[in-house]
Order: sequence, then C-alpha cells, then structure tokens
Amino acid sequence: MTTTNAALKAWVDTMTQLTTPDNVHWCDGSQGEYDTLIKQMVADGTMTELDQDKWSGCYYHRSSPNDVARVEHLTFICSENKDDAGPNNNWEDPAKMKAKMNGLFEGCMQGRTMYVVPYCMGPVGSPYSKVGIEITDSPYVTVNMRIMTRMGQQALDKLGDSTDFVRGLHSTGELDPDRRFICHFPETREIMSFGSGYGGNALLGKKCHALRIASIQARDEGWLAEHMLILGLESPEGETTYVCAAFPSACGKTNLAMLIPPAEYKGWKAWCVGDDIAWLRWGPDGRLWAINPEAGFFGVAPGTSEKTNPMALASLKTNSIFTNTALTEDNQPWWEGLGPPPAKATDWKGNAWTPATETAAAHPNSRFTSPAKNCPVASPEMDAPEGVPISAFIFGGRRARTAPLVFEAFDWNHGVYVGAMAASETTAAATGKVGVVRRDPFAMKPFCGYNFADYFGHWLKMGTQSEKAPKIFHVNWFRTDANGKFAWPGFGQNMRVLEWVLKRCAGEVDAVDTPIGAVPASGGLNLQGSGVDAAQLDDLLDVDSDEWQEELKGQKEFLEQYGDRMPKEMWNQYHALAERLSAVGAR
Ligand code: OXD
Ligand code: MN
Repeated sequence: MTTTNAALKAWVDTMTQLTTPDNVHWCDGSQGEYDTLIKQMVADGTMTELDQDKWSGCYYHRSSPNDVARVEHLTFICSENKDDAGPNNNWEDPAKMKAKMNGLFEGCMQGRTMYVVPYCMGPVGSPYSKVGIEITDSPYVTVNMRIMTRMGQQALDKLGDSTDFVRGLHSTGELDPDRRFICHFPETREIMSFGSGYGGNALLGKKCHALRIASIQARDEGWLAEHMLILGLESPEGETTYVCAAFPSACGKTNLAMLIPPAEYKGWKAWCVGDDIAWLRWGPDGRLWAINPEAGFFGVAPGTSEKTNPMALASLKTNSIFTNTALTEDNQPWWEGLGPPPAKATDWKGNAWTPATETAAAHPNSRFTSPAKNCPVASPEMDAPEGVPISAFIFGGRRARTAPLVFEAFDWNHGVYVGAMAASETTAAATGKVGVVRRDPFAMKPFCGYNFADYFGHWLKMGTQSEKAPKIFHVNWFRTDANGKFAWPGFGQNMRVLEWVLKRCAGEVDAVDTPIGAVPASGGLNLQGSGVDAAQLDDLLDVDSDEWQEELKGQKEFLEQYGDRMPKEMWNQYHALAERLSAVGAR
C-alpha cells in the first residue's frame, strides 16, 4: 500500500493517537490480504468456514445478538444548524457530539489492530465516483468492505493527493447498545460510528457515505444520491431501457433488481446494475445517467430462494459472507424460505435448533454479502464510467389498499410529490399492529442527510434543468383483495407493469387519468398467462375516494411538520390533488 497523501496520513495519525491501536494496517485490497484476514477470523472463531465444495469461498459469522440491524434512534445528523437536519433526522450539536464521540473512541483500539480501508464508491474510472477512507478495528467490517466497494490501492490511486475524501471512523467498541452512536457531520464530510458491527451501521461506504453524506454533496453539487435499484430491460430487438426504483427497506428491491421475465416474455432480458443505491447526474445528452456506487449486495437472506430470486441465490453461492443465518450440521448456511429445513442446525444465536423449535433459525434480518459480479444477470454496464441513462423512476411501498398497482405522475413536479408521499403499511410481524401508515418519502426516511423540505426542493429544481427528465411512476405489488390475499402475483410477473412503464416512456400505449395519476387503459397491461383477469385488474387499479380522503389527511399532516421550509410547490400539488379528488367525489 502506498500513498503520498499528506492530509490522509495526518488524519490517520491523529486517529491513531486518539484510539491507540496496537497495530495499524493499511489495506491494499488484495486477495492475499482478504484471505489472511479470513484465516485469522476462522482461527479466533469470528468466522466459520462453510463446506467449500458446495459454498466455495464462503464463510459464516454470528454477530452479537443485540447488534443485528440499523439503529435509527441512535443515528444522528450533526449539522451546524438544527433546521438543516430537519424533523426527519435526529440532530445533535456537532461540537457536543464530537466531544462525546471522541470520549468513546479514546483508547478504544488498545489491544486491537486498526485497519485503514480506502474505498471508492462507483467505478474507479468514473468521474462521478467518490473516495472515502474508513478506519475500523473490525476485520469483519474490512472483509465486507472489500466485497461491497472498490477497496484498497485502487481507491488510493484515484484519490492521489486530494483532500476530498469522506473521513469515517469506526469501532465496534464493546458492542454495548448504551454506548452505540452513528454520527454524521455534513459540513466536514465526516462519519463516526461506535458500538456496532452491523452492516448498515458499520460498513460506512454504504448508508452513511453513499446515502446520508452523498445526499448532501448531491444537493450542493446538483446531482442525486438515492435509495434506488437500477434495472435494465432488454427487448427482443436488443434495445435496453433503464429504470430506477425506490422502495422502503424489505419491500423487494433486490428481487425486482434481479427479476426474471415470465415465460410469455420470450426474448426479453433483465439486467441488474444495482440493488440498493443510485447516484444520478445529467449527461451531456440531457438525460439523467445513473451509476451504482456499490460493488456488492448486502441482501436479506430469509425469503431468498430458487423460486423468489434465483439470481440472488446464484450470486451468494461463492465468495460470500453469511451473517446471522442458521448453520447446518454439515456447515451450510440455512434460512427460513430457502427450502426444507435441516433436521438439526445451530440458530443465529448459536443455540441448537430443530424444525420443532418455536423460534426462527435465522434472524429475520440475517444477511449475505456477495460480489455483484457473481450475479448471472449483472449488467455489462455495471462498470461503465458514465453509468446508464434512466428513462423512468418508480416509487413504491407496501399498501394493502389505497395505492393502485401502478400509476403515472402527470409531470415531474407531480412525480416529486408522489415520491414524497411514498409510504408503507406496517405488517403484523413488524409491529403487532397492522395497517399503520409509515411515510417513507423516496424510501429515504432513514437515509436523507438533510431536511426533507430542502430535499424535495432539490428534486423540484433538478426537474427544471432538462427537457429529458425521466417519467415518474408509482407501483404497489402488495395490494390485497376482499379476502385479504395479495391480488397481484408479484416477483417475475412485475415485468408486465414494467413493460407498461417502458411503453409509456416510448409513447406507445394509452393511459386513463384518475385524480391521483394515469393508470393503464383497458387492455393496456399484458395479462396473458398472469392468472389475473380483467376484472381483477380493474380492482387492482381502482382509486377509492374514501381511502384517498383518508390518505390526504396523512399527507397534510406530513407536509405541516416542515412548516415554512416546505416548498410552496409541494402544497400546490397537495391542493391540486385535493381538488381533483373532490371533483370526482362530487360527481
Ligand atoms: C439495507 C436497508 O440494508 O435499506 O439496504 O436497510
Ligand atoms: Mn437499502
């Protein structure tokens, strides 16, 4: 590992003095370094080697049982000005929080090795990529970062002597939930994360850098950093159209990103460019181009199977790390939904487990970390420096009623409003209370590093900058019928909705206006072979006045939280929607 970057060396020296590690290791990102770290973790019990004949290059890790997910209540945006963080974030004064965090970090790496992890978010050759440095005392984090980012010497080479890098300091500390904080300092582009080893809290390139800090950089520099998958759909004629889609966590983003078109779609191919994050900029041609800043998938294991997502399953078969799944007696990972349960296993907490055990074998948020290149439908454009041109944005959530299967926004500003009002209903499993609407604007509620009112303003402004802005759509795969059953088959069948989206982008198919947006005209959505008939589709596309009056109330409450800072145009959109709804109500 070599660098002449004086600012970087000085910062690493200061962090070394603060945390006092026994050793400092600068990561070069090589396979040899990765193998050495894995070997070391197998030796000390941090990792278990899986059956290498069936799971080549795969390892298993069990985290502390109190450290299995992102901790939104312990995540802070420490901007100089509280209003800049907005009601959508926890805020603390940066000087106060820095002092508190420095206290936690003081001497915390004693007896440990400090790993200096240079990483590049985005293809190394892309002018749109950004370099960050994560300092961590976790070898588990280090090997995960090598899968999730372009890591090591290549990132240092890209950085050169520039001082423009995100500074991330991470320690697992004592994994004490009372001494766990994930803090962002937007003005100085710094991240300090203490007390957790979980991906979303500890792999600082992902949510902390590529979304929270990058969303702020994007606002300042005129681009977008979004919680979106990027999917290419290639027609039988060989033309590929790209879409970006934003859904709240655990609403099937990875599944849609790796969709397999149904049998009726002969000759169609779907290509995965990314499953979680998109960075978008206007290209010289006036279109919006997207890169995936990541190099791997950090996917939820439970529910992933040959049936639901064969492409994810193929991706995780080699060179992957499994965290908090179950482990079978013959050293294979297992999770609920994968297939028949093993007769005996060890559960995610390390306890003996059999199918008769009442608790789940895998934690519901157990994960696989896999190289994106493993995916059989990884887009050939995944490394393209300029990214891919986006024709449509698709927003969605999990709604039992209210939101129809699909609708198109009337124009960009209406589309921004639709994205801002994206919401999901909680499921019984999550809260014990079904049907509570949780607003998750642009699926960015946990990830927008600044005031949502300003974020919506930024999106509105972006739309004024080109005539070729993508069209905006909203989908809902989770609508239920009168019996409470899912009315739409989902998964690969979602291709039918995507085809309609593509046809709308190409101006090839009609739509019917409703008060909330335009839905497919009769016969416009291909149902052949779907198992859904025309009457069922009518129900799936129905816009119910009473449900929307209720929805309007929730939208108003949400907008009001942001006071004067909410752009007037968002209120204009609200009033226009209310008027359109009352016009049909009065009919
Ligand atoms: C994720 C998330 O892990 O959104 O991608 O929580
Ligand atoms: Mn995500």
